[in-house]
Amino acid sequence: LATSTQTHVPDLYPTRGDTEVLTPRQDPVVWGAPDAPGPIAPADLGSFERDGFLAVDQLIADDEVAVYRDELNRLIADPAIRADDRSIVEPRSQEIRSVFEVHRISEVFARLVRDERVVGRARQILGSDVYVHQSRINVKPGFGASGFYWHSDFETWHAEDGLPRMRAVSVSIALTENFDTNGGLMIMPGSHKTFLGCAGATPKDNYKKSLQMQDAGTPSDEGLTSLASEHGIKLFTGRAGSATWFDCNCMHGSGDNITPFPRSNVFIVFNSVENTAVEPFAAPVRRPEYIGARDFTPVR
Ligand code: 6CS
Ligand code: FE
Repeated sequence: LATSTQTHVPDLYPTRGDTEVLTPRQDPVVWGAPDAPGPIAPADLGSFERDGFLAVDQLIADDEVAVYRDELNRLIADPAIRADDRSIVEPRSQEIRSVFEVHRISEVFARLVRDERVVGRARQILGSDVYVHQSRINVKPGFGASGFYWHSDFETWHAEDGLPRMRAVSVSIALTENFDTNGGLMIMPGSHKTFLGCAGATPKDNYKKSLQMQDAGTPSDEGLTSLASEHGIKLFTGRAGSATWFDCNCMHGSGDNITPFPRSNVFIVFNSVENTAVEPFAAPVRRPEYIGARDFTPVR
């Protein structure tokens, strides 16, 4: 009989029950002190707290972007990578859509995770040491590559990966230009302060489908209408090398990319070492570790 070793961790954010339910955020957005040392200026920490995101026009320089873009192209051309479970393909074209755990697969991306401009900002926002909960490259090649419907990442990471609190931050670093036409990231500013618990139980092996087209954990039209009416929607554009930091509970999504111009990015999720994953709060089984890490070693 499997006995849970987990000390009882309260579920502050109920989701995937019979009905959709809104819960006000019960966690800080910025866990570090407002004047904590680090790459983010105090005023920018303030706007991150208010909006739930922070855009950085040039997080990495053009010559560095070329190194990461070449590495992305090398990875997606490698048959071993395509055969790897950590690669997700586009439903229609069967082209590679994402490669997970890219910071373990590639030393080049491992270096990016440890870069002070990257991990330093995460520590400042989360007010602690951090580990990588998830990393991926999203290729979004163009000619119809499908987007990601509206969702809160924390809703999934709480329900399926067992993250107890909202103490995780994502960074999406553009490796190709994000135009206003090629399926860029859209965020509802301020939506991170409300947790939208979705209706509908999590099917077993949900991740096999959800990483191509999410179903469980998808907000209702009414829920989205009220959030979008209250907060609006911001589309993020930027040159290759620009980055968007966003709180784990922002309501966000991205459209299809029907242009010929790929919208490739590297996406890294930092979680506080004070918020390590326990058992899923609303799913029958854990997701694979390459999607929801169980190695809590702090990034050094
Ligand atoms: O399920 C997840 O963990 C992933 N799904 C999306 C669409 N965004 C967050 C994360 O990469
Ligand atoms: Fe997401």
